[in-house]
Amino acid sequence: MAALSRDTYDGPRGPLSNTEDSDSDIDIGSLLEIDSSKKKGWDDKQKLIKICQKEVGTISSGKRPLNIGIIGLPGCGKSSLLNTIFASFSDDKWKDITATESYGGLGRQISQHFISFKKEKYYFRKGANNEEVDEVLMPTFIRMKAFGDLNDEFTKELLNIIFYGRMQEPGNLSDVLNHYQNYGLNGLKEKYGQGKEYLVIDRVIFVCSGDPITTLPTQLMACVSEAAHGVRSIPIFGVMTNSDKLNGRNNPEVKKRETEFRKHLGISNTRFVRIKNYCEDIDKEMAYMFSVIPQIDVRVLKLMTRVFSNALEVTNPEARLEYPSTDIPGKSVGAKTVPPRPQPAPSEIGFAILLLLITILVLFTAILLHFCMKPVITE
Ligand SMILES: Nc1nc2c(ncn2[C@@H]2O[C@H](COP(=O)(O)OP(=O)(O)OP(=O)(O)O)[C@@H](O)[C@H]2O)c(=O)[nH]1
Ligand SMILES: [Mg+2]
Repeated sequence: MAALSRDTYDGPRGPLSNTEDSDSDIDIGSLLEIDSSKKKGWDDKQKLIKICQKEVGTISSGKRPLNIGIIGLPGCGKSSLLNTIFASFSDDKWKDITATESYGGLGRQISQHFISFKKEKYYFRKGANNEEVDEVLMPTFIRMKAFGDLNDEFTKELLNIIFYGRMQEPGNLSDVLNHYQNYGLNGLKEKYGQGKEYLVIDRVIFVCSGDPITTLPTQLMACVSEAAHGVRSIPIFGVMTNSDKLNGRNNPEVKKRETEFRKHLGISNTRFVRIKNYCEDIDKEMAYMFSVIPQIDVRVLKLMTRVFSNALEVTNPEARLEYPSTDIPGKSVGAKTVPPRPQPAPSEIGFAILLLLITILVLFTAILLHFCMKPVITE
């Protein structure tokens, strides 16, 4: 087991000893009897859930649910964070809700790089004032996978496409890349600038491992920050995972990394949290498959009260990117909806060709007459 920090959860029966064989000793009976409500942090969890419910409100407000984008490098803990968030709204148990990869023929895995998790998938309780579950405006979370540490033209446009609701589901980012490689930036804008809006992003959570041995994705952070501060200004939050492996409070390396992380995202301490996710490292027995761990939930819920806050506004919520149809020298691209290129109507094309043919025929006849007919001179 990895070196554990002081606030590491010890499992339902206390810390595992070195000699304990965790695989063969699992006692399902005792795991099923675990009462999560007796665990430390339970009351705080309930209070924080109430705050979250009040922040999001109900459908009677006339608002739509928030759309929260989750982004970060591969393996940083995005799916684990989502499962942790979903467990934090459950009194029952952790579930692997994000394991949604679908499979094509011959067992080929189809990557869904852009996938949403709506309330129906994770929220099963009444509202703050006992409203029915379907009344509560719990947010939709959107996981964005397969981003590298890049701040290039393509990544910027891809983020614009997603943040401004131009990506349909299930979204495969390699399709977007192929289109970019074949038709360039304007081709991309033209294709994704049209169609109905879907899941316009209201908040972004940037996820990063807290482990100082991994590189901080400063390029992607800059790119996300720039895209989020476009014509709409979308609030950004930062989450550092793996806190169970690191002694974050006392480790200067970890503290330095956290400061850098916040600086690159341009966020204050109130928009940042260091967490440990529900994962095998925190409990080899995975007792959380039968219960929840309020101490983990509380850290995540504290952040959620801020993410869901109705005091937070997207600046210019109705503003949208427009795309230019052609590049105007000296003017930056990326700001107007691409109007479909004007195409002549089929009847207009036919008429133009006919006119051209008649002109050629007349010219040809004139030349023929000129050379073939000898002038008749009469004296
Ligand atoms: N110890 C520890 N491990 C974690 C934590 N969060 C995630 N992990 C582990 O890190 C690995 C990657 O986590 P994922 O949640 O799959 O990462 P991801 O960002 O969704 O990865 P992709 O889907 O490939 O982009 C898994 O083995 C997790 O169990 C954490 O807080 N602590
Ligand atoms: Mg994942």
